[in-house]
Amino acid sequence: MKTYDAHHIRNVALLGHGSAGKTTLAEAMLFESKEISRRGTVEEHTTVSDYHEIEHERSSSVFGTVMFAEWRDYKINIIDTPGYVDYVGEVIGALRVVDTGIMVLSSPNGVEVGTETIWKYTKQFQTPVICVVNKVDHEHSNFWRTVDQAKDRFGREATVVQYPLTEGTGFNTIIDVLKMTAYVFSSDGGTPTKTDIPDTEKERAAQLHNELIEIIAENDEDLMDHYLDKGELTEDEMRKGLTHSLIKREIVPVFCTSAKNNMGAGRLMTFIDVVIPAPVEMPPVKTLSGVELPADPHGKTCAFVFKSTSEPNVGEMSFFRVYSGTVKHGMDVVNEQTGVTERLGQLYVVNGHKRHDVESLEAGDIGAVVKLKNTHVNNTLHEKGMNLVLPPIEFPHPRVRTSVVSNRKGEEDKLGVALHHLHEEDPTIIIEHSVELNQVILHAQGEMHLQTAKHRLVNRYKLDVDFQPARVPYRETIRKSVDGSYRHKKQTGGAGQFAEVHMRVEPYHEGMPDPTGLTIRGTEITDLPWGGKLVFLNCIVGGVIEARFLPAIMKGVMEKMTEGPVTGSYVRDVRVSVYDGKMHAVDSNEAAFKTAGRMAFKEAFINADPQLLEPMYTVTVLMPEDQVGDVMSDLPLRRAEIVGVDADGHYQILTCRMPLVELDRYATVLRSLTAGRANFDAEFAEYVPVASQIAAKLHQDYLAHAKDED
Ligand SMILES: Nc1nc2c(ncn2[C@@H]2O[C@H](COP(=O)(O)OP(=O)(O)O)[C@@H](O)[C@H]2O)c(=O)[nH]1
Ligand SMILES: [Mg+2]
Repeated sequence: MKTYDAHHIRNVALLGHGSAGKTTLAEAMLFESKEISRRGTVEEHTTVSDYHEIEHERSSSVFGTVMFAEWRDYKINIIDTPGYVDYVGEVIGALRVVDTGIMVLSSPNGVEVGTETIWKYTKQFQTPVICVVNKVDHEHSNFWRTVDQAKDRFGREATVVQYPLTEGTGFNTIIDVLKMTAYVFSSDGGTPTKTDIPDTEKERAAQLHNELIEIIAENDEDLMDHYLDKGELTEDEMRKGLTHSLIKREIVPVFCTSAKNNMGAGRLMTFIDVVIPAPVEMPPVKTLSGVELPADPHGKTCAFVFKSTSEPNVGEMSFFRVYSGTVKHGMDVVNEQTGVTERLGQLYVVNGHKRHDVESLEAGDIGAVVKLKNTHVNNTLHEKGMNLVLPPIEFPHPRVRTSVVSNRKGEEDKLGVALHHLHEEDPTIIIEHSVELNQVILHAQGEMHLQTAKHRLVNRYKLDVDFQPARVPYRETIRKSVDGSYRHKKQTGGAGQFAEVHMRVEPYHEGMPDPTGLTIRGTEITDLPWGGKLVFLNCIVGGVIEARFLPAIMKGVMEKMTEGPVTGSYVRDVRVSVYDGKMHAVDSNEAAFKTAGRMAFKEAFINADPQLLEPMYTVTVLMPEDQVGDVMSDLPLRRAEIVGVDADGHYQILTCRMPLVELDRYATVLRSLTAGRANFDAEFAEYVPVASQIAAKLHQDYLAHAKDED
């Protein structure tokens, strides 16, 4: 295969809500460009893109898949992405490395919640977008309504380049108002016959043609002058204007296809070749230190790893985009983040699980290499003697949690390794070994994402695992000031143990006055690793406890604070003033004072009107207008409080606050409430008091399992 340069490479991602037809469209593109000789279908599990077992089971995409099509003199790198919101990490990874997004809409369904969510990401990345209205052959196809919705959503920049002459099952003709030509397909699609636009459509086509010219000219003074002079733009002027407008996101050209019947993919690829920006036409990528890297094959070699996979039949691969210079087989490159020099093995370009050897890849291109040992997603690789780091992909924070338990004894280590791999392949899966909760917690994007992770653990890593509810990281504090004391006395054989401690425990808050009636001799303020503070005051009078024992007392208090008396959770925001006690000349030692400190703290804490706190999250739900009622009326069941509702086009954004314990199930709840038409985001807000009945129940549960201590 020949090496393509940055003028002849196009990098696109197929984006959009699930089932819009992205994978089918990719298949049509590969077939039309003769990369494959038979066109597979999603139903028969024969597409190039959906090659994983789990994708076959679900008949839909789960992973981003890298492919390419050679069309005319160009190489189009295509990343097919999953539409379901749980897999948004794959979309973000793809957007990070492509130059243009192809937003696929389903003509019967129009703009859907996945479209909304992904559109927001393209805005964030400032990715040029073209829009493909697919399924115009569908009996419920409604091209013009979908275009209206696209205009509503993407702005009037959404401009028709093509429309179907007749939609529905009889669809076979595309009217192209850029070329001012009609493309007529035979029943099995493929290459169309070009004909004149039928007379009945001439007026509409001319009007759309002018709209297209106007939007192109509007953003370019020279073109506007030409247009005003001549009342027309040449094809070349239009092409250049389109490219510039695309780069600035001033136009979203709209195409139509029937991917299933292989109609429209070829013309779309020609547009990709000649109009969408080449890597050299895009603003050069900037390193974190502000160095610009133009897509120059003779520049300093620099590549960015955006994906890694580990498949039994495909092998472990790292996928990268070359941003500058030329990556060659056998080259030594430095991984700036891990500080390791790696030798690149065989280089590949891939079509799903099929790979083709290549000797080199030039700036602008996307390829793969057998997985580099010390290289991960988000790492920058560059030739020696430089110091370049490309900005990492920022993945969304997780939205659901589960605890992972191995059902087979002795496989904990194997599970640990597998979980690490899951995170390597999909950085939106986060693994936490929680000491606090005594659980291995897997954080993910949603219920489906969790199921995928489990499927991988069972089928790919041959583990027997259970997913169980993750415990909640509660916190404990107090509401009252209480004095407490404890005398620790033990006589076992020879030496005994003796320590007596009196302390006052109080709810701590910033700027509180000194404790009444006590004189402070020493203050120790600890910022607790789990949030909040411990303020520990030495208020001992007349040396009744020697100063050397105070650290031991504080240690005892801290010990109890890591396993609070109410539910065994971390304690926060207390002030402890040690003001009295007793020592014994022989039997007092640090261990005795530690125990006395711990027990005195426990006694006092229990009497100080303890308050259980739970993590509260700010949740924003994005949904179509007609779903707001259902979503709202469900919220009280989850102890959620509504903060506000804002309109965003046809969509509404509801903001509420929801306890973590409810949030863990919310992805599933919302999906069933709205038939998958809504999406949400959640972010930790603060710790808030738990209602007393719930707290009492949690306390009882804790006592039933807690062991006695002294
Ligand atoms: N009628 C019709 N069905 C299509 C078309 N493209 C895809 N489909 C079907 O829509 C479903 C989803 O397609 P798929 O390519 O998996 O969508 P994706 O989730 O966007 O990748 C499958 O059943 C396809 O056969 C099309 O152009 N017309
Ligand atoms: Mg798909």
